[in-house]
Amino acid sequence: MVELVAEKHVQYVISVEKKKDSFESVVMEHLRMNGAYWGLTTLDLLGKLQVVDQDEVISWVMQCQHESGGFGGNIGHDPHILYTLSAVQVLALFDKIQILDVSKVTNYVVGLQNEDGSFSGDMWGEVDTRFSYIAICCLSLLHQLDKIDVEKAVNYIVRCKNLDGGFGCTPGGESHAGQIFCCVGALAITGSLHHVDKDLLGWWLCERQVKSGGLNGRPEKLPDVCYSWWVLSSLIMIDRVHWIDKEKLAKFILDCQDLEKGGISDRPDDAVDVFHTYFGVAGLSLLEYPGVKAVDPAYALPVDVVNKILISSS
Ligand code: GRG
Ligand code: ZN
Repeated sequence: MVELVAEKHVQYVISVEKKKDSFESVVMEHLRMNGAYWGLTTLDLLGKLQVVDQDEVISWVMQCQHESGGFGGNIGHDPHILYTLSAVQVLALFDKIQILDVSKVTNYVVGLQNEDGSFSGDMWGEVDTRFSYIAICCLSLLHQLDKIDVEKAVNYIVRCKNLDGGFGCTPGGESHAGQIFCCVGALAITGSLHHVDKDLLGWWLCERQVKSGGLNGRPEKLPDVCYSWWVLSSLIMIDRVHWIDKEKLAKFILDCQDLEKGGISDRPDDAVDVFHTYFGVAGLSLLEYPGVKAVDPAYALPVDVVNKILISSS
């Protein structure tokens, strides 16, 4: 089996950050905050976060904050809950959550909860269980979960549960592994996993493994490295990870590496990107691959980072 070329991945992540006018950077311009979270968490999981200029990153993150309290994908961009969680996660990596005006960020997130308990992504109102997860994860990291109606938020997520045991983006929406991660993660953080039929959902999730060892996101779809995160983290949260072949999955992820230039792609021989590099490394972390730090399956941050935040009281 090929090994993890960790040092090459570190170089790849750093090079993407530096080449601000490369194709990938241009495409990524509007969601640079998400890219920063994927890249920096990859570096931390590989024990190399210290190679980046922490002051420069933090100053850029803070310049992306809008007067509403939410964060944009880049300086001058509109705020969205997606970038707000990434900003909080990046600050968490550097143990700098305390520089935030916590009540400002909290008010922004609280303002996005709807009457039925769901969350909108921004002022334009799109509703999705991704945003429920993000709101809950973000407020939990800020120790502010009590500022939303958690019971209503949980009830809305439960309404998005399907007969196959999975979850969709809105009530009646088809089960999708990405959405399942969000719903199971939100239920895990709020201590509400009793709403999940673990055997039924575990069965649906472990059926995502295909012959090559990779995981897909829905029946009949192609495998993709990022589902190593969405599916595996969900299986771990419901205690059913032993229902897949972990060896074969690790091999699939490792086969998606660019062994020369670094980076991981969605499937073997495709072009690499930071998103799949992060979810590949995070997937290997969940598989307890040697040399990769442990990642928390619900918060999607290194376990040491989460522990530090959750045991601090304010
Ligand atoms: C902190 C990890 C973390 C996440 C924040 C944004 C978010 C919360 C979660 C996104 C969950 C999600 C919906 C992931 C799926 C992403 C994806 C690969 C979508 C592609 O879906 P399809 O159906 O492609 O177009 P397939 O793989 O089915 O062919
Ligand atoms: Zn993918």
